[in-house]
Amino acid sequence: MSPTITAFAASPDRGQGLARDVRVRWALEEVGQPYEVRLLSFAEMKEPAHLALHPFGQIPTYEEGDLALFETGSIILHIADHHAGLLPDDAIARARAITWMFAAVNTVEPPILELVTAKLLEGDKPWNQERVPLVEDRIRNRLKPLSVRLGDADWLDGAFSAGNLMMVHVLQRLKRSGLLDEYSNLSGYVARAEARPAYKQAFAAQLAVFTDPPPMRK
Ligand code: GTB
Repeated sequence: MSPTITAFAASPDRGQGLARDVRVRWALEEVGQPYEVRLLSFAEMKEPAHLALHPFGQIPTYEEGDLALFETGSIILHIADHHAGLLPDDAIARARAITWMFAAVNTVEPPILELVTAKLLEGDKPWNQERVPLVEDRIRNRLKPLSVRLGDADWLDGAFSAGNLMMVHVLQRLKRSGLLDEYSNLSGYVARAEARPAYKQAFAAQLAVFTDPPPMRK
């Protein structure tokens, strides 16, 4: 049975790949697992049926038989645990790859989300012009060591992994800010990941929600 994920019926980015269902679509494409998508309006995300799956009323979720998951980290770890291709077989290499998943969402993503908040929601505050450069420096404090660690390797810690997938999706959020371009190996890293057939397939699938929308549900 194919798993079913949830995604925005109308993502605010109009399919530019920033919503987090892309991470899950991408992981499923990497391992060659077909999947179904249930598109939700913002109102449907806060209704009891969806809240039973996701206590915070967000997307994405993942349903497979009796299993229902939320949180992209948990979903992608589950996919990687049950299919070959996203985590190495060697126990130590596997633990390292999982560590990068946590580093992506726990250490690199938080200041990036702060910048998104500062720019999208706090632009009219009198302190915004002072806050944005401070947050940008906090992001640099993450990007610089990440850039040093990546060096001239293609991927963090060996082959492409779930850790790299998470890190790349987190970094993509920075593209418009110009911060990523300050670290040429990191922008190359993101471009390399975006050239993967599985990423292209996942991106196209979420973009198609806008370019080829399914009929409205009655
Ligand atoms: N920690 C959770 C996870 O990793 O699964 C975070 C899930 C999450 O933030 N979901 C967002 C959501 O459902 C969508 S991805 N938000 C609606 C709500 O909270 O009510 C975040 C997101 C949304 C939109 C854009 N965009 O359009 O640019 C980018 C990212």
